[in-house]
Amino acid sequence: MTDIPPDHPRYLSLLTRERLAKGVRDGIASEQGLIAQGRGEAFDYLIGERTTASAREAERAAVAMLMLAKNPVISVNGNAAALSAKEICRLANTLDAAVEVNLFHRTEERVSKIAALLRSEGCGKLYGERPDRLIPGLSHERAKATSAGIYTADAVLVPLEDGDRCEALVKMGKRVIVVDLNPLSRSAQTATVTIVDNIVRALPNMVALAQEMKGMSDMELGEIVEEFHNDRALAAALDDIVDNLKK
Ligand code: PTJ
Repeated sequence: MTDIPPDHPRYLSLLTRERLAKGVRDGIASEQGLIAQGRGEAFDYLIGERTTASAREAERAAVAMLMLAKNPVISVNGNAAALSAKEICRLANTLDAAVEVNLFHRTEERVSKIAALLRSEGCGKLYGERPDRLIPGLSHERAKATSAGIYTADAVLVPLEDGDRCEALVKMGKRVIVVDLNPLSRSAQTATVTIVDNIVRALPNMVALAQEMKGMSDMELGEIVEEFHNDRALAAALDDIVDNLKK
């Protein structure tokens, strides 16, 4: 890996880039994942490379939604695994959620490598290696899912999801939470809760929130979910970008 000086003004962004490049070399992330990260970086730059107040609200609503779910599942693709495997497993274990490897550019080799990485980070309930169902409305490889996992989940966290699959999961009646720095993407526009934040900030925030919110009653959690409106969160994200550009 390139040695990045910690005093570089864009240290964290460059470190994230290095982690993803390593993920590609290790066979965890796809080459296309680098392009997706580039698009994310552009939006992160516009939003000021910080967790905004509205993203923080979305993270809180997302955690409440996952805590209220009967079968919460975190869907993991190559980018999510390369950037945030440790935090994904921490969040899953804190919420007692399952994790499912679900790839856009699916190869069995990459599924196995990602599953091994997640197991090495202590992931308990892990699916994706033996999918037995297809998500309706998607072409074969991208549609693969597991009965006990995403297929029957009532709430799914899908960091960095492609728009098609997000829409298909919503059509199945699931509550879908996406982490996407682009508030204009189809995933962002169709999800139940859109977290407009970088996955490398959003997941640690969500782990901390899940720990903080552990003692809350279902009524309190329900109120947090009720008070959240995704259209307002998306409008706030666009306002944040405009305000940041005016600075
Ligand atoms: O590993 P695979 O085969 O499942 O493929 C994963 C990728 C991400 C390549 C695939 O799902 C894909 O092509 O995704 P898209 O359609 O490019 O969408 C990715 C979205 O995530 C875009 O809207 C980006 O702005 C956003 N994004 C990229 N990096 C980050 C991000 N959002 C939050 N944090 C990031 N670090």
